[in-house]
Amino acid sequence: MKVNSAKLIKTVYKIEDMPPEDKKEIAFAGRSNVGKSSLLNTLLGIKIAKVSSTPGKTRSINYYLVNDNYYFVDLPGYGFASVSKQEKEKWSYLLDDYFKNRKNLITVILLLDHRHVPQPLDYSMIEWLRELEIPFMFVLTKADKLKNFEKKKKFKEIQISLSNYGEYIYLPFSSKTKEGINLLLKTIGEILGD
Ligand SMILES: Nc1nc2c(ncn2[C@@H]2O[C@H](COP(=O)(O)OP(=O)(O)OP(=O)(O)O)[C@@H](O)[C@H]2O)c(=O)[nH]1
Ligand SMILES: [Mg+2]
Repeated sequence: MKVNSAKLIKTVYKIEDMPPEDKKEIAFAGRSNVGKSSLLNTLLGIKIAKVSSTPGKTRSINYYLVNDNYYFVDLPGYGFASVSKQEKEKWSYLLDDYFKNRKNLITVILLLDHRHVPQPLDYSMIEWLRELEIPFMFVLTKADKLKNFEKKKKFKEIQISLSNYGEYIYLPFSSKTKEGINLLLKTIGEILGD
């Protein structure tokens, strides 16, 4: 697909504030700091999602309207230590509501750092999505930080570590070099039937 227009239309802190389920949507999930907002900026071609070196930048569910036709959804990241128990609970209630109720959610794109094998919280997310029967695929972020031979090696390691869960799409990606952007847009287009 080609992105012709994108705008932030809603910042959601509670489920009642979600936009109507009138358009197909794709959500981007992953650990805090893995590069969700950067990936969205790269995909959408404009700097609209807030990016920061401080983990936990995105606390809300952010809705981007793409081509006036789809929602791309930036989900708050999980797994950084300095968050209070109360904040973590808020996060899991919000996400639980989101995953259980959004009927127009077609696929979750789960971001993993290309440099590392999945962490316990990534496995929890995978198990959560599987339990709710929400389709998902993986994007491996920050690919620019690895040399080619390391990338090949890590790619295999990541795939092997998740092979018990079944067959999934894994796409290496870099917001810095834009590696993987065309394939990711193509894949999203196919998922949306665009
Ligand atoms: N080298 C490199 N750095 C990246 C890439 N993507 C993101 N970063 C950096 O990683 C940090 C976190 O990026 P964000 O996009 O804010 O991450 P996030 O997943 O949205 O984080 P939360 O909002 O906390 O969940 C920033 O300093 C980015 O500049 C990438 O592809 N390559
Ligand atoms: Mg973010």
